[in-house]
Amino acid sequence: MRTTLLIVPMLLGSASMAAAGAAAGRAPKAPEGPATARPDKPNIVFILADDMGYECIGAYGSTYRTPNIDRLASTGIRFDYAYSQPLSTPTRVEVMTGRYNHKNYVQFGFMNQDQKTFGHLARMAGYATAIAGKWQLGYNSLLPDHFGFDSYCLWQLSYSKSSGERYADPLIEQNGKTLDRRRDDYGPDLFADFADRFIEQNRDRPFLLYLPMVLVHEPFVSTPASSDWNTNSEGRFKSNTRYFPDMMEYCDRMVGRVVEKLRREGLYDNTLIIFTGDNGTGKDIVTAMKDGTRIRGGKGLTTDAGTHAPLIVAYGARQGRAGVCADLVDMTDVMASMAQAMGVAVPAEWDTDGVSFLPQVTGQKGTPRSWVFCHYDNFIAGADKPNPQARRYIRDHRYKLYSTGEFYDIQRDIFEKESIASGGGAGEAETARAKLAEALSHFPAWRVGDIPVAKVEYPGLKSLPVRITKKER
Ligand SMILES: [Ca+2]
Repeated sequence: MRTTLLIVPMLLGSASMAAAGAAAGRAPKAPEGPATARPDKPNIVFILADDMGYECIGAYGSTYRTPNIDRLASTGIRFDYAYSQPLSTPTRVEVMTGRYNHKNYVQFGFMNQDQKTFGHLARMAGYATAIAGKWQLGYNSLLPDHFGFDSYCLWQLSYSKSSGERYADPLIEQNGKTLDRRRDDYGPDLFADFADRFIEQNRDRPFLLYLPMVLVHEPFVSTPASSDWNTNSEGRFKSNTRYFPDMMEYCDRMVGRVVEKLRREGLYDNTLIIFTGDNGTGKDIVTAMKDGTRIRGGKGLTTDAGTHAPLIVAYGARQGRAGVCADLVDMTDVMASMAQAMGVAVPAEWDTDGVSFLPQVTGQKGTPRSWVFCHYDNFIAGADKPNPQARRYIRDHRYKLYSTGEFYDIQRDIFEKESIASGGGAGEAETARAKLAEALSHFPAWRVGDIPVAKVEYPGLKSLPVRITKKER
């Protein structure tokens, strides 16, 4: 299954940008010039679902009902080889900064405060910026602005999860205020309300809207569209996997809502919509596929079940094309793609790693990667021994090489049960092993247990003591 882009027109400006793109691992540089040189600057809506592997989406063969996301896939590009990190914070830091984790990842629930994000990049390009959904990158309400977002509506910003959850009766902070809590409120609705208002308020200027959705992470609870939302209050709070299909449907409804809003405001055709997931589905979830197979979630694992992300990109009727793309993509590529769409270059000193997939979205060949890379070391602060799950690998469409030397044919061995001994593979496998080993050798050496990047926390932005609220029921 290779790239099957249907139409290949030449688009203004894009061809030269694509040609300027360097080899895999380098972000293509957009043309120099003042931000005002492009009056047609597209808006960007970036939706990052929580704990949703590719197998949860109808367009990828799932039996869950996701008609809105499927429509986005049929009108845009469905990428079939997109990979995330195995866990939330490692992906969030990687996608927001466009950098592999060995450069800047410190610990779960935190982002180093000397980092630059796509929020900063959008500001540089003259965009209005906003974020709505899950934060979990440091307990301080000044951080969204610090990381490039003008306005926010967030869960787990300066309150911990134990103070309030994200679904029914949510504990949400919005632009400096803690919202009143109501048992009948449902977090995803409030984030969508905020997104609607942000789109309305910025309909006449370019904007970046980042939606790190709280769905479909556990607890697996009922949604306002569940049949027992009104009759079974326990279902709103007590996790039960039977609600997972309802959560998928609600997530899809939220995606449909933002697309519909863009259409109503006349902005859809000038908006780049990127939908993906931060890591594999929870391990308690087994998804039935239309072809009869069943796929168990693998959150936290470096196998496909933990890292194979959905990636659907729509770019309106004028610029975007419809089709399926088999090029390799990883999470560092999102910032590079945004930069190209916004017509700005990522500053060289940000030291990013992505390759733009925007050309593929507009029907051009682009500069496809020959590998994707994963450095995963979910270092736990204060732990006295190395994280046993820490791993590093590099892969192509079929083969995967770990820094330990383990080597797998994913097409035949998706659970990575049987490492192919050096020299023991067929010609194609050994060629791939040599290619991947060569690419891996360009990354700085690392072994499990190496001390990771130092934590950077500025005095005015320190994580505050976790705030506890008294809930009134
Ligand atoms: Ca996650």
